[in-house]
Amino acid sequence: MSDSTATTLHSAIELLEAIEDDQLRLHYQAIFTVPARRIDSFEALLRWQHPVHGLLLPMSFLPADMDSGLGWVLTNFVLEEAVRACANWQRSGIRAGVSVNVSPGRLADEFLPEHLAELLDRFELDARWLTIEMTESRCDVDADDIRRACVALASLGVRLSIDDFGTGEATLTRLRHLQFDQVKIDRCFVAGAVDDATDRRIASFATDLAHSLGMTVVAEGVETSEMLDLVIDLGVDLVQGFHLHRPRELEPHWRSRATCR
Ligand code: G
Ligand code: MN
Repeated sequence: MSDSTATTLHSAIELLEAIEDDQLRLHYQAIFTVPARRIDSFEALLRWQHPVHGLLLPMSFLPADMDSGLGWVLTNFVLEEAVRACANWQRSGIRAGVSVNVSPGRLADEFLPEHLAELLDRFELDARWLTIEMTESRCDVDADDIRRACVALASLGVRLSIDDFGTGEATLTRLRHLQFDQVKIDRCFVAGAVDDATDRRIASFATDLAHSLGMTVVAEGVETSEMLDLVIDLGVDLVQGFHLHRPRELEPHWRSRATCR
């Protein structure tokens, strides 16, 4: 792990120690069905409860290169915690899935399916509750490698989602050959759609296109009731954003059985 792969604010050593000291936590943000507003799943979001600086968001501590050794260690941590948590929800009768963000480089890793299969088996979680979100904005991985990963994860039964949809350079190319189950329309279009006719048309087009390809559509970054009404009008299937639920720690306090799919 070279120095350049570690964040400038916190060293790799500090982060590895934070894992040991139980300072890295997962917060969860609910993703709701519309119009019923039932909880479909929770997106797992990494947070650092730093003893001096307080609660830190990933942008202040994640390595710029998530395909560095440290990036992979952190992704493994999130995957394990999220699968463990979701298995606990199922045991408590909470029928909610979990989404984990994975870099395109990690998605293309030929050993990822094996790793996921081992986690699902260890925690006795049915694969259909796990969604892997691949961010589109910095996807510079070979399309063939992503395609192989899609096939392998689909055969495991894990769902695949394109995060930040619309912000990547090859958005439509991505849809040509890849078998994703879900797209998450980037929050810039959701926010823009309120006042900007172009953003609204792009969000509407993305929704219809994804539906015609058999994919589920999530509108992310829903911050106001106006945005919520708008994306419901566009016909999205799922919504996520501060207006509905802010990311927070769910365990060990969360024991509600209400309104899940
Ligand atoms: O790229 P991705 O969709 O994985 O980003 C998740 C991040 O977005 C989380 O850190 C979360 O806190 C943030 N987030 C979630 N909902 C909202 C929202 O409604 N508005 C904004 N600005 N950020 C959000
Ligand atoms: Mn995401």
